[in-house]
Amino acid sequence: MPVSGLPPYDEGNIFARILRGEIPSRKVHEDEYALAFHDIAPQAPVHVLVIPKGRYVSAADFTAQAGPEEMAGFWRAVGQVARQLGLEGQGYRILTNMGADAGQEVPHFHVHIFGGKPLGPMLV
Ligand code: IU
Repeated sequence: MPVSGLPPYDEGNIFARILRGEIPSRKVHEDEYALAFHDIAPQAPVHVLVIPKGRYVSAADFTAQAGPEEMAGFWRAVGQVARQLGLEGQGYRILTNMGADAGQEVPHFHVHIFGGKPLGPMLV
């Protein structure tokens, strides 16, 4: 059961379908723990999503339920993707939306990586 107040994991969500290879994505990285691909509606010159391979609805769900190896593997992948995209020198932003008030659209935990220009202050 997810702990974020969101409904239980939906196997038909779009990221689950991407993970199963039913829908194509512009993949930038894949390993045992994570898949990273370009967002279809980029909001920065670089806008990539990193998702865990496990079935987690949100950040709260992931941090409560994932094992330490899985958690470490996921965050390591986030860093690796940023390095691979050449963002480390200039910096970048990572963000995750959780639940209705944050406007989470896809109920499979994901981290946005934004970069490629000065991003300015956070708006909220
Ligand atoms: P959010 O944090 O759940 O609001 O972000 C969902 C993101 O997934 C959003 O930036 C969409 O543009 C992106 N996305 C995608 O990359 N591919 C898709 O098929 C769909 C959404 I639907």
